[in-house]
Amino acid sequence: MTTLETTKTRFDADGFVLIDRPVVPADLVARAVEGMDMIRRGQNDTGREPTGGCWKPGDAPDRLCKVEQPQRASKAIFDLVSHPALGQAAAEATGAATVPGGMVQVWWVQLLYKPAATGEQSVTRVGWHRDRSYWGEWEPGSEIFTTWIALSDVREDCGPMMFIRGSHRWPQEVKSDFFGQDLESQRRGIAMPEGAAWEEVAAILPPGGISIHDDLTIHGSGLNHSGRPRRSLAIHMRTQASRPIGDKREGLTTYLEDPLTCPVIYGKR
Ligand SMILES: O=C(O)CCC(=O)C(=O)O
Repeated sequence: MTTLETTKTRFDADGFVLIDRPVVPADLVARAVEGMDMIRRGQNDTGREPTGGCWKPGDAPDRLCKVEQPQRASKAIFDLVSHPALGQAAAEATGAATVPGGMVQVWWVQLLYKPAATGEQSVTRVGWHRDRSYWGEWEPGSEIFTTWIALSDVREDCGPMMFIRGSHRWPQEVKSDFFGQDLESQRRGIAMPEGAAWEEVAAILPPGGISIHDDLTIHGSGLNHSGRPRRSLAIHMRTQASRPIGDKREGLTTYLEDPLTCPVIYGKR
């Protein structure tokens, strides 16, 4: 099988695919790390701000730092999320690469900085969830998904993302809770189809490596016990097979027409 077939086959079957080698140049990753630190200091180098988040400079150092739309505030993060290699990988995984008029557009980005845990009380876990639960602005069936890029070496002890293999096909409703900290009890509340197994796959990635996951794949992450920060960007993307409800530009689709926030990274608009 070609790389393209392998990537798409895995994405379709498992609901995610890991590309555990650097997909973008190391110097771009290094610049994006500096951009991340700049944003965490409350600064920008574009004259524009991120669009908020549940974190602000000065917050407790053992909380998950999540900042919305950081590519607006950092030129380096913009250059990273609009790198054509990410568009190519996403187009191959989804199949947009083989469709006439296929395209991939970034529509939202989250900066995620998971500090080293200072103890079990650290509030840096990400509870089990499906992204779809939070994405009500998109028409049902829209091809919307996430490319998560590691900006640090994400090993087993860093609180890597954990994907539940095949869960994108589970018909049951999942009660998503991104901020949930008790993953064990949350898991007990998730109904599974007859015969399905709960198989957790850790996204172990080098700096510049990526995972791509479906909007219905259940995922979460635990504490970072590595003693160093786990750095990443969650880049939410769409293909030509997606449409905002009522074709509106509001909430999560507000910035769709702004190429400095939502660049098209594969094909034409
Ligand atoms: O970074 C994490 O641990 C979770 C990120 C996430 O939920 C996502 O990329 O959709």
